[in-house]
Amino acid sequence: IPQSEIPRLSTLYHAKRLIPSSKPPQRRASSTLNTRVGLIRSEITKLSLPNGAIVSAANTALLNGGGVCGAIHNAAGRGLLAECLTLNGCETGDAKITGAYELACRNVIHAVGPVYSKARKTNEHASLLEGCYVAAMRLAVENGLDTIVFPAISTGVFGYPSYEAAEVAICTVRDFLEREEERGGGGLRLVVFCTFESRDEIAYIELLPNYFPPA
Ligand code: AR6
Repeated sequence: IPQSEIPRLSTLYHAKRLIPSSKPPQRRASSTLNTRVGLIRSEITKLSLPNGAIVSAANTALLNGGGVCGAIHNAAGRGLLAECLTLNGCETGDAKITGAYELACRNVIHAVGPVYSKARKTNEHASLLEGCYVAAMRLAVENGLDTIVFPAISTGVFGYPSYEAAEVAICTVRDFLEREEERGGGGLRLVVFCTFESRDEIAYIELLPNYFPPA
């Protein structure tokens, strides 16, 4: 799937495929921000991003695993795991960057979200999840990338409830892009939420208009 075919929020609102909820918006409307955010339901490895990265929902050892991380390793080929093994792992709430090997993007960013467990307080989960989104976006900017595509980190094997995780993801991206804009722009041209299961898609469709209202 070429990057140009990833639907932006501005287009989705225009085509009435994203309907704002009755909730009062949490943030001001901004047409520029709405063109910098995309939403797609896809197998993440199918996206073609000449100057972009896909994000893997990784584990702290940066080993191959199940879920989206397994799909990325399988599609990228063995070079990806070999490079991961040189990185000395990654802490929960942080991210690391590698090449993309056989994938049609420039880099893979490996982000480690929290395991959702009763032993941790909700706000600790949220700040760890926020941390890995921010770390991934910073890495993309530092490496001169213009596009980053996120799966719904932590919502699979790690058990983070979909709706809560979507809210953290969307709010974190909104704050990051807004801060970039306040500093005079540059940075990321496009941040995409790539869902895979319908429950995540539903959560994003419901929550996005709250943080990125139609302009
Ligand atoms: N493309 C896009 N999204 C996908 C794909 C795909 N090909 N496959 C799954 N998802 P998970 P986690 C969605 O379990 O919860 C691994 O073993 C999936 O529907 O991949 O952060 C790692 O090695 C879900 O919404 O990641 C870690 O040990 C989302 O990706 C652990 O799992 C995340 O689910 C990480 O668990």
